Amino acid sequence: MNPKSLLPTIHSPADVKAIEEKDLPLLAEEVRKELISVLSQTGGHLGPNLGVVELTIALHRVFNTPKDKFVFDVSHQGYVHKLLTGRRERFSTIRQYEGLNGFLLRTESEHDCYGAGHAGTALSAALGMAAARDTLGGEEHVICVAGDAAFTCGVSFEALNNLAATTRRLILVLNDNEWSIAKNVGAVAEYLNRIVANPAFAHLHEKAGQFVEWLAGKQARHFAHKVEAGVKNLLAPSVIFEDLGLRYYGPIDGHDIPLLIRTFEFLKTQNEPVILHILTKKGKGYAPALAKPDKFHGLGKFHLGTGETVASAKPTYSELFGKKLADFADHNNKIVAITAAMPSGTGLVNFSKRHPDRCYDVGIAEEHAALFACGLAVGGMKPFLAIYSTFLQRAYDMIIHDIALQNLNVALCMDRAGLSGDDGPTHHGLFDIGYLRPVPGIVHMQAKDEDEFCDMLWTMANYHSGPIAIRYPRGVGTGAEPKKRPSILEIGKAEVLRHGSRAAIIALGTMVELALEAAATLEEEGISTAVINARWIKPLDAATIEFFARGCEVVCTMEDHVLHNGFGCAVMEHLAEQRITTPVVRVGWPDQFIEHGSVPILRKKHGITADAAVGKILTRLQPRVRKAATAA
Ligand SMILES: Cc1ncc(C[n+]2csc(CCOP(=O)(O)OP(=O)(O)O)c2C)c(N)n1
Repeated sequence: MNPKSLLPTIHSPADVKAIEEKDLPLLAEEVRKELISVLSQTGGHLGPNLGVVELTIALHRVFNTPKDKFVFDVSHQGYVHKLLTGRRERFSTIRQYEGLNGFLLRTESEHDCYGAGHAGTALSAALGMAAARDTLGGEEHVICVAGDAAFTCGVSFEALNNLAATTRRLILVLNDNEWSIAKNVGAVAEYLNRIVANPAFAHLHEKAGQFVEWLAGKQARHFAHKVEAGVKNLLAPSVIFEDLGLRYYGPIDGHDIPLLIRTFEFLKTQNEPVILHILTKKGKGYAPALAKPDKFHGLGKFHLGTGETVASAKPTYSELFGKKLADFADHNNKIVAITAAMPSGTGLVNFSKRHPDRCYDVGIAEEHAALFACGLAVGGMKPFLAIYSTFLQRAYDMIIHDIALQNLNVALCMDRAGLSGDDGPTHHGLFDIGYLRPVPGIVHMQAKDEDEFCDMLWTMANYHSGPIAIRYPRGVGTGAEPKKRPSILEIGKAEVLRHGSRAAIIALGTMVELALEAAATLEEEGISTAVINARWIKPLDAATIEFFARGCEVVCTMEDHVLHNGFGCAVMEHLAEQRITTPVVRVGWPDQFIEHGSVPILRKKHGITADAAVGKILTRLQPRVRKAATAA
């Protein structure tokens, strides 16, 4: 071990406190090197973590987890916290099956008091912890770390609305790097920029330096009343947070460890809720990440030297979505696209370049996005709302109460539907069939490949009878080349891919490929098997399903979704209502939160494979096979 290496000596936050303060910048440098080197192999949220290295070191220097509570919004920036809380030796396993999760998890460490993956949850949860502490008479500190984009979430403001009335002691760190995944948008971003651009701020760094010098060596706790005057010199005028009852401090340099330490020492003595506005650089310390903050927000493996990633040869579903929608919009001026802070993730960058006046990035505001789409639809537009399946969960009430109840022409485009893989349970899109199935009147579909996906998008563009939804997976599918001219599909009509007389596999979306594989295996065993590409989750193709169920000995459904209230349930319900008693076996995700890991590993583990379908079908066929053999 290099005698100067500090990071290998860190096994818990106590070790961070044992390092001489002058050496902490060295520790920060080592943390950065570790992040860059490991993530070049595993992928992950590099930029956000490079931006919070000094902040996290300072927090662990001043506070004591697990007693004190750190609540990180989204928690994608929690890697540094992991490195400092006893997880360094396992850090190279991050985002891999059975390795560390890419977000904070209560089950992973006692230092993770709150798990997350979705944005905007931290402040409310932190406030709850502060309220519990106040009620139970605890002494711990609660510190919430939230990025500037977290303040584009309505729920963050709901928490702010309650904060001052609920507790006298909570520290909110606003980590302002001006970026969401893309550049942060809207009035909040502009407001924060105005604070930073205030001329008073120009002198802040100088003042901050003097203040830290003055404070050096003193115990902030004992000098609180004097210190307050000192810290107040660090204030730039800000109205909104003060008006909401939080004492505002900042903005200060979020990469200045001594300044952060002194400021936290002071803030923890305060008997009022406070917000500390820090300025950081997303991607600090790695030139490719500084150059492309959006790309390095979260990415797969990359080349350490150049930051280059390997692009897939075929366009992803998201890219096709953006491209095709832009093509359709060329000839239809009613089409508009909405993203909730995910222009690149949803493929809408292409659309926004071609139709800048018809593309809206509303920030991390899925509820607003859904309602905004309603208004656009009322106004005669055809809004395409592109939101990941997992994030659309947040707008569920809007789907029922606003979009569906009023039968508005809103197209819901659910990207990352199905298992999302290495991001883990916060990001798997495994619930959208379940949450959309009970919604009256909605049309819901999934394509077997990219060509059919484009037909479905075209069908959506030409559908004017109310809400219509599509789910599609992350990345590339079979790679089927889309036709030059897409076709309009008949709603509620499945596609029979092969006929068969003993087993019928009714598969949805990406599962069709596996169904064909399973059927080929069964045919080899002499079992005639039909494969139906379901296409429609709602309405089901009742006639086709009934026909095959009546004609076969077993029906097998396959879906990249939880079994509970999934596509297979819809088929079973329908058959039961028709009193068709053919046994149904189902392939889909079990009734549990699925861990993180690669899609092939997790599919194998949980039985979302062609082999699993074959096995399930055989268990239902064997008794009859045996009977037939005995008769002969
Ligand atoms: C509800 C929800 N919508 C979208 C996302 C996707 N997402 C993850 S991080 C992020 C941006 C976060 O920006 P900020 O809070 O400023 O933190 P930074 O990454 O800049 O540190 C977004 C949009 C999410 N996690 N949750």
